[in-house]
Amino acid sequence: MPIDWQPLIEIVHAAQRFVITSHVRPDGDALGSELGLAGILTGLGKSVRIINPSATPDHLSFLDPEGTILKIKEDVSIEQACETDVHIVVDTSAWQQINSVRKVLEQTSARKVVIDHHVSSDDMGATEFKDTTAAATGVLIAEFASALGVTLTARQAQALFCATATDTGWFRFPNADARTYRTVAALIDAGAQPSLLYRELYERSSLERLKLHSVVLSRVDLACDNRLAHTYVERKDFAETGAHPTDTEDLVNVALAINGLDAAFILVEQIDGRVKASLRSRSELNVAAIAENFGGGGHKQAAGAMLHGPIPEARQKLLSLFAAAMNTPAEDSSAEE
Ligand SMILES: [Mn+2]
Repeated sequence: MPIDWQPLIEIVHAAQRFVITSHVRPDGDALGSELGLAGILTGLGKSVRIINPSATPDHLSFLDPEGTILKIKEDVSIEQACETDVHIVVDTSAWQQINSVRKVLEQTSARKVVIDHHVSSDDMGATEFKDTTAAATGVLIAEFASALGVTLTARQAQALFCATATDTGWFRFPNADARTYRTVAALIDAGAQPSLLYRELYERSSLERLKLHSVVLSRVDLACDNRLAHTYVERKDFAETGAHPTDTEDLVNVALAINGLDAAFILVEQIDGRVKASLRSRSELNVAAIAENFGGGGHKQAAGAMLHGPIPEARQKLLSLFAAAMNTPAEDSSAEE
């Protein structure tokens, strides 16, 4: 069912001040959707602030060269963030994904709106514009813009192209459907420049990042009748290679490229000792359901969760769940139990 945007069009026309928020550790879809939407609203003469629970990661800061995106409690207080007519949450509808911005949403008297494409969902007391069949929130924002009847600027189009391209792994995941391609074709017509964006996103690797990848890929192991690949990153790997924590992005997809796999996961040890798991599927296997065992979530084919450490224990828990879901023995589980 396509979204009926009419209620949001009315909300937008009736209000003057807007706050836009997205999830912790914002990705290309979160930031691209926020910046695209902010540009559209600003173009309508609205006053707009983007207020996020996390800082913009370095590798995506090119999207916001003026540094307009604010971080809650650092650049703006909870009270200041509450002063708005409408508060729009994009690319998530889970409380645990917005950290301390939750306080704002609980205290503000503003109208609350969610624009999202995730399955996992909390009741935020918001008017929801949700379509879990959309490849990216960026697709939804582009469709909203066209329902509004606004013409996108090149810069807005570039932000929304980034949103859509990153959530589809540059159009190689199965969520990249005809609607996705129609959306980005229209964005190119509006001035988006994919080749420049690709270079900014994927061709700025450092030697340190390459060295981290080599370490992590050398550890890839198979389980579940060779249908599952898994690997891990320890805190010390960053010190030893000089790489940044964000340099682990997309590594799980490299592992998933092994022939014959149904799924892959990577475990990344955090500063506090917990272990962040990124799960990917390229079969019918629903990895969001596995992530939900640990309070995580996401999509059927791409999900994440935070587990207790250390890494071997987190791995064992995941291997058991994958083995059960895939109806296979979990290979290395017998040795350790
Ligand atoms: Mn998304």
